[in-house]
Amino acid sequence: MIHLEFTGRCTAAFDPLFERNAFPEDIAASVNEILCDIRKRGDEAICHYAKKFDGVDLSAGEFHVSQEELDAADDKVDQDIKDAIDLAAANIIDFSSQKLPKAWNYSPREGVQLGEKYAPLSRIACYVPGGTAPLVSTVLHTAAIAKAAGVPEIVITTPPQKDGSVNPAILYAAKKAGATEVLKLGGVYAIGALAYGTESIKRARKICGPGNAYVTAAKRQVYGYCSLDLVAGPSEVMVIADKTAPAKFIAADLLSQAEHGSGFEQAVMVSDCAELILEVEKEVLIQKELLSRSECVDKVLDNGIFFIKVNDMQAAAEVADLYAPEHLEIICENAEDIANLITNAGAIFLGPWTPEPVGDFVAGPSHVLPTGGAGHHFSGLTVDQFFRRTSLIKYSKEALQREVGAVAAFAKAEGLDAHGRSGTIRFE
Ligand code: HSO
Ligand code: ZN
Repeated sequence: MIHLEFTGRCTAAFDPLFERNAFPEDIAASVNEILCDIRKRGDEAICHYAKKFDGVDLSAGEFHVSQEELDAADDKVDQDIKDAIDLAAANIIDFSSQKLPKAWNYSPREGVQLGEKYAPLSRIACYVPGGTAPLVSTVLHTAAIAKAAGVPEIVITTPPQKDGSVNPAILYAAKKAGATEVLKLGGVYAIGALAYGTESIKRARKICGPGNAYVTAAKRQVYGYCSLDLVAGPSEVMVIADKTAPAKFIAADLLSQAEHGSGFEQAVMVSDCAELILEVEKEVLIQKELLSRSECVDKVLDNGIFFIKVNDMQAAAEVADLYAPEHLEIICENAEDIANLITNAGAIFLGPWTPEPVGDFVAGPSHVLPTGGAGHHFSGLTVDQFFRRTSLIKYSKEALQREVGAVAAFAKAEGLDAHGRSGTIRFE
């Protein structure tokens, strides 16, 4: 675990904290090769990569999870897990429904009508990572939002397990989230299939959801064939806390993201209280031993868990805003006032009773959030991202007459005669 002190600026000692390289450039070439092959060979290439990367023999007719497998999922999932999925799906859909974009228009100048209208995307795909933890909640935090938007075709894609099946809780969640298809495809080849389309897979207009470095690299390369949400990397949590915060709570919350298992997670505590920092450090070591995934935490223990001592909570806010954490917990007196100082966090969790995992699972806003400092320029996934927006423009004859001179002048400046004539011809 790394201890740092912030005294108004981040020295070189802070480099390990800020160097979050979620997008290694050296894998771009191998990702490009796979994507090109998928464009060329379609289904045949998909079968090849499903075997190579996930060890499963799939024929083109087997990319989709069958209706029988979907139906059978219900009985294989414990009731408490089904209840949790139902609760989260309802909360996510409710949150998203609060901010559906609406058509609007206004008349800014006499005879001119301007506005915008929205329509849900026709078909979107949600990538649900495989790996050691089946991210059931990620199904909801992507697809259920698309459902709230009214997207008619919602595809879930997830790498198959060794035996070729998909985790039944993922299937149960897919149904709750309104998915219309579930594909057993993972990694770069799933992204390629959905961006370009193949003989048996229809292309999607947007691909969203988290993934490993390869999935992320693939998403960046297909950008333009489809739209994307954001490029989300390994999980991060920052907790800024004063002496009022319970050490046990903070340690548990740091560990919650450290256990994800990629080995690149970061968990950061920032505090003006040196004693609390030492207490939390001890607690992390105690609580870590109780976890079934303690070996995942071990991967980040030396280089991914940070304690930063600051002089006051304003300085803590400054550090948080520079770091732009995916998740920021604020556990201190007047937490709202401190939150007001911060603009770059993906999601902010206020007070001691809002542990970060409520955001991962049940609260309502999506857990697909910017990581790796991308919070400086990206926001988390929201319902408006599942809409197409079209602007609407209407001029009366008088309004056109008033502005036609400016149209002609632009046409002249750009050397585009026909542009100018399309305005002036109407008054000849
Ligand atoms: N913390 C992850 C989301 C997640 N956690 C899913 C558990 N399951 C990225 O925000
Ligand atoms: Zn998590």
